Amino acid sequence: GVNFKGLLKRNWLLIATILSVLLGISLGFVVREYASFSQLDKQYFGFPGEILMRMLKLVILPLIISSMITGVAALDSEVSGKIGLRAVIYYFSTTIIAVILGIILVMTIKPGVSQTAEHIDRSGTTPNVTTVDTLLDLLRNMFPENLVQACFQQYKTKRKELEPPKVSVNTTTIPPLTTTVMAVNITKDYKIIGTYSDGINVLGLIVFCVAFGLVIGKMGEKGRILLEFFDALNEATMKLVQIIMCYMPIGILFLIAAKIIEVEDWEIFRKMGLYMVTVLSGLAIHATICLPLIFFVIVRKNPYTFTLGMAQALVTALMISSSSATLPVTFRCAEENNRIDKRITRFVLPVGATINMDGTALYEAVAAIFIAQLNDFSLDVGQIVTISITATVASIGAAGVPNAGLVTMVIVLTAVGLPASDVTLIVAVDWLLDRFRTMINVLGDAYGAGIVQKLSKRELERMDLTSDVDVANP
Ligand code: DAS
Repeated sequence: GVNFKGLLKRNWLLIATILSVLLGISLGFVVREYASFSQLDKQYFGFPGEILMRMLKLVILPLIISSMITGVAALDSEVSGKIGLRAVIYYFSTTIIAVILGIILVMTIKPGVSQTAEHIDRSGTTPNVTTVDTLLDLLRNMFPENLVQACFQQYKTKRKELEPPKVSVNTTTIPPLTTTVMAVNITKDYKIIGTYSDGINVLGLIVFCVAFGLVIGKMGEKGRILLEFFDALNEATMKLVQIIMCYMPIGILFLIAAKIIEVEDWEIFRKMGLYMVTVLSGLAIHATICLPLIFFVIVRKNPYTFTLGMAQALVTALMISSSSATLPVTFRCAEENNRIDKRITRFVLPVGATINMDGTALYEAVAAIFIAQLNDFSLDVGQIVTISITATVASIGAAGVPNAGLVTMVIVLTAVGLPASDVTLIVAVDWLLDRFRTMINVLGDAYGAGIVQKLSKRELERMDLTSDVDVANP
């Protein structure tokens, strides 16, 4: 009956999405080959994709607010504290595993040693971002001074430059980096660092919603109205997401086609071959071995069925390289296909999309050591430990937006004394690697939800029991 129809529809969408990816890639190459485009025409070509991105971003705000508040208010503070702690332990340990995996691979494959990237243009600028700045920014973002502003404005670090800044990376030098641009652009008095998310201070909103949810949960009868309001808001937003997802195949087709048309330098892939192989194989191992193994040990279910359930979200992440913008789809896959409890997803997924980035952490470690190898810079054990720690911080500090990891990369490089300007070496291939690491970031969040659900089974069951009693005897 209804369930089967729903299942068919979901699969239809997934199939349509994957077909549109393939079609978009072919279309891109065909158009590239046979049509001559000016810069302006290229923009028109990607327009349907731009609309998809706008729609996905549009629902992030109501989705995060409604899911976090209801997620926290539905649990009592003791239970939400426990679930939060488990989530944080999961985020942290998987990120560290990803970093170690990346380091092992890059030290074995040595992509930078064989002079593969010899002819890469090394002229660059030096963005100036330090570990302390990133950590402070992370904390600052957690406490937005204005709630409305947190919904649409990025945060600027209020630190005056002692010396006039040497640099400014801008749109003219690096065309693909429109999002990150603001992040490295250094103005006269302020620095803007990459902890914002496309105009939404997600972290700040999360902190506020957790506090607000806790308070509502404790208010009893009076808080009920608010709880019901946000619950209804959440349901309505998810309905909207469902409609947006029907448009997804069309949007994605033009998004990827436009990207293929736009890429100017394919040759760079050959030059950077071994480096890309290192990053991609690291991501693949993390996604197919590390995460599934942890999942299996704890949850005792087939991890690959779980991954398959997330397919739509993974393809979306691959296409739009943003964990935040993929969030609506991640929610749907986790709840509908993998049947994860809403009380868990509402809590674990939004936080995960912002701070849990296994793919980014792995990438940062590989990239830093790759740059060290290119520079004939031998790293001692202490420096490798420093890279592991800063790569972890950098991945937490990176917002879930395209190319964010590239900006926070600078803190890893400066921490071990590598030239930060060498970030420009890896910029040219970042549009591709970013997609894959975002996919692994999203997968890590989803596995996190599955694992935290399993670990919190007892609390959830006990809550079901008490709420049933409440409903039965009001
Ligand atoms: N693309 C980012 C994400 O959304 C992070 C990154 O740039 O590494 O997950």
